[in-house]
Amino acid sequence: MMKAVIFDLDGVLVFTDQYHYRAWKEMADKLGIYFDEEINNRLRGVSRRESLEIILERYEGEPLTEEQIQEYMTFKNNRYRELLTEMSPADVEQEVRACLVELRDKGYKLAIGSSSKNAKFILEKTDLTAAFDAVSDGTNISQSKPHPEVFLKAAQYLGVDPDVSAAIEDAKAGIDAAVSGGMYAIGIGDAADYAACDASIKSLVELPALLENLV
Ligand code: B16
Ligand code: MG
Repeated sequence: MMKAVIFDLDGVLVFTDQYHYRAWKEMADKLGIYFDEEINNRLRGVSRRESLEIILERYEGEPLTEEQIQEYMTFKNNRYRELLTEMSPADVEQEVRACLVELRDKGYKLAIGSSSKNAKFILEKTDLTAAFDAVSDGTNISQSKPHPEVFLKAAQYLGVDPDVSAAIEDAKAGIDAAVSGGMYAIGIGDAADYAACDASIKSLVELPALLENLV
């Protein structure tokens, strides 16, 4: 019987991919690096620093100094934050809110387990903060997905053991993190057909029934 449900944020509850894409694309253009949506897909669930390293795989200029790396990450994040200000509660589908209310009513503890350092800002902009009992995000971890730290911290904040926690993820790195943390890993979106998932769903509408059947 599951006691807690830990949600990844980007790609599960809200869809910030396009904002990440536009901000990284502007940064890549400044450096003359080829960047497209397929490369952007590799950045799902991956930290900002590791995302930059993936983009730099195609960089052919002089190696960047640490100072330049920090400058480019700041440029990207500032642009991303500007784009995030466009978000509002309307960016959360009604079925997502309904799922969160139903799970709470059924007694599950709910947490966010996101690699993003902007998670709390996104939760505020979309009016999702109060739907969760705890938030574990990029600001409280030293190792990002596929390391399980972000999910283990979420379970710890909820006071629930990992083996009675389910994690919902759209990224393969996130599914690997949930599995290695000893949680029940549920794939959605891009991660739905990943073999390491314990279960997959097409939409969060299916989630309450799936959890109920895990007794
Ligand atoms: P930030 P998630 C992840 O969020 C995104 O999927 C990933 O693309 C991004 O690089 C990462 O957060 C870090 O985000 O630059 O805002 O700290 O999917 O784990 O909720
Ligand atoms: Mg995600």
